[in-house]
Amino acid sequence: MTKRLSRTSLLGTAVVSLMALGLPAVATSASAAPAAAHPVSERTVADVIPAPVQAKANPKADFTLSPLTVIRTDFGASPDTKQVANYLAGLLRPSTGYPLPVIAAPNFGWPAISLVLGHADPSAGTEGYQLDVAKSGVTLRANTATGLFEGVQSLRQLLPSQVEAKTVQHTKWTVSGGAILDYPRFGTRSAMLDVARHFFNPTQVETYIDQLSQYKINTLHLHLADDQGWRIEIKSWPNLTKIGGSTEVGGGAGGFYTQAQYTDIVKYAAARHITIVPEIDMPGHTNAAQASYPELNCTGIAPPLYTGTDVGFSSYCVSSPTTYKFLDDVIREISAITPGKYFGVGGDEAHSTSAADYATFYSHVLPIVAKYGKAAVGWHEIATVTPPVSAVPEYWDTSGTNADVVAAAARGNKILMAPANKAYLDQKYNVDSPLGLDWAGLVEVKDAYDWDPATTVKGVDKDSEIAGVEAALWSETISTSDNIEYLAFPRLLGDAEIAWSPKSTHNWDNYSQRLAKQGPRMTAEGIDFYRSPQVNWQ
Ligand code: IFG
Repeated sequence: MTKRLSRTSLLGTAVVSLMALGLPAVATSASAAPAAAHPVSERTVADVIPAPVQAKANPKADFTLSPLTVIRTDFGASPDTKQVANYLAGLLRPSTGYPLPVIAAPNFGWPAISLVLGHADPSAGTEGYQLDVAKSGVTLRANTATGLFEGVQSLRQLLPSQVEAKTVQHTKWTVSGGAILDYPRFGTRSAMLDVARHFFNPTQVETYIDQLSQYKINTLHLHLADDQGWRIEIKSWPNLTKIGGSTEVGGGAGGFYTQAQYTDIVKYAAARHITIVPEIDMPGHTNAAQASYPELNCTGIAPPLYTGTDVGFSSYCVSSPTTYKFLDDVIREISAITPGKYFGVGGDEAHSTSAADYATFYSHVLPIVAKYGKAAVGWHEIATVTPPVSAVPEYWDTSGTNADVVAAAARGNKILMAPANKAYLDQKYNVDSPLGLDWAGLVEVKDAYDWDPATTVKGVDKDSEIAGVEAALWSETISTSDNIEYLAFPRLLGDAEIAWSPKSTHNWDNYSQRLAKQGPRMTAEGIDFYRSPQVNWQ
């Protein structure tokens, strides 16, 4: 029987814990008024990207953080809830310089940002939230810790852009007043990073994960193997990384993730409510593996490592049982360290595999994926082999027509939309872009915003047939975090909005004004974004 603690003693407990943190137990006036800040009207709940379902500004309800503010969860809050509270504290402490203690206590009227699990409107579902900013404090409610995390991303945007700095900034830390009720349109809001053409080390991947999570992306698809590189340790086939991981496009040193490093990336992503989807491209895009093991080649001869950027010249040996023993080991080892539901089976540009062999190949491989408890996601060409309805074909073409994809959707496969002429972040912005490719056309910021998943493929026009959106960043022409930021930002924000926000909010004029306000935020965070002339940056 739990002893009911009186309100007074609870308050006493809270006061003691605040004093223990070296905070005055009695509210004193906040420190000297800081330098004038940007007027709060410059950022309201209606400016958030992705656009919320409902956002009602109330300028009379601004809440200003002070050295006394606490971050509060309920007594006995779940570890996941506390983790979000600590994550929020970690975001706010460096730039405000405030203690912002995280405490688990009833709401005793102390100025607080409260994170409350449960009691959110049922429409918030499993990833949505309710955010209420009042003069007395901020209350964030959600039905899951993920919802609280997504709500924190919106809360961040209600504070001055200086909040994204890593060092103490002197400004008035006012949270713009109002109320938000929000939840996503699509379940899969994905970014793909090609770590095969050029290798990106764990720190670079984790930096990208931080940036993605700010805009409510919840999936990171890692393209771990291609012609130019094999990037994940497979203990039963060590030459895949020893040889296949030893180079990259242009002949650089390449690299790879040990299984321990991959596990750390998975954990880092999970703490930001992002699920990792590992992809081993096949039956084409396989030169790195085949250069590592002669027995993976029908000729029994290993080709040389490849550091160019051609595609379509390689194929696993479909007729050889060794190929499927190999892929069983690969899929088993990676699935064992991948908590997420999906395994990427590639399937694109298999120009050196006949259609019959392609079907034979997947008749062996898809059951292996299922055996290890995963569902398959693959480039849309896998729709030609009639995969299980749990498989997700990812549409990446630019034509907008594909009978196999329409047939798959009719059978119940959900389609992941990544049209290259809209959602490929590796395409140049314009003819002068120093990085990127242009085979799918030039994709300026407005082009990257002007599309909708339900009108991308003729005949796939119901949200229920669509898994979501993926913004794909291929790395033939990039190798640093700055390069990633130049190509991904700001176009990724448009994809995040297309994936999260109601179709009814989709409007370039409104979005471009909200995007302009993200400029100072990205700058404060050190994101080296492309200042498109199409946006009236602040
Ligand atoms: N197509 C290839 C990628 C990459 C890309 C660059 C897919 C599914 C062109 N396959 O996109 O490997 O080379 O834009």
